[in-house]
Amino acid sequence: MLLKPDAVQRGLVGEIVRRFEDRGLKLVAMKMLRVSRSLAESYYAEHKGKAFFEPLMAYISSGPVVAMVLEGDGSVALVRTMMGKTNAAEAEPGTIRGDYGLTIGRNVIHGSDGPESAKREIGFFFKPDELHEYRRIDEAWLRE
Ligand code: IDP
Ligand code: MG
Repeated sequence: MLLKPDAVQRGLVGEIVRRFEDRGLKLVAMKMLRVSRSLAESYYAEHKGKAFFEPLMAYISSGPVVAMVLEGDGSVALVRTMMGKTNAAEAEPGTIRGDYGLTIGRNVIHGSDGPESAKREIGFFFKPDELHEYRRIDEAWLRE
């Protein structure tokens, strides 16, 4: 997942990371970086040609982002649920977009929409040796 430039600018990084950590997802990689135009185009290639593509390119490269990889049972779907709807205006309170976002064009966070896209997107930001394997001390208490 990616904390978009508005999350960084608005000081929401810690708050959002805390939600995932509290839920029991394991942080296995994390990096702050500026997304270049070419990286943005590849990352969001599926949206090329849509009306919001250019504004999306400008948004995502407008400032530093924080990229991270979270691991855990059903993590891809769980992160999507915790993020809330794409349009923050319609996102449920209690979700990240529903608590911190107001519009679709500044919706705070990106999360992969499936295991395949997760794999692809991780590759844009991390080398294999930047993904950390370790046990969290509470792992035995997160499932039966
Ligand atoms: P997702 O981020 O929930 O997966 P997508 O449909 O994949 O949603 O869109 C990617 C990103 O493009 C959104 O998170 C949002 O930043 C931006 N976006 C999508 N639709 C619109 C729109 O109609 N107006 C402005 N930005 C949009
Ligand atoms: Mg998407």
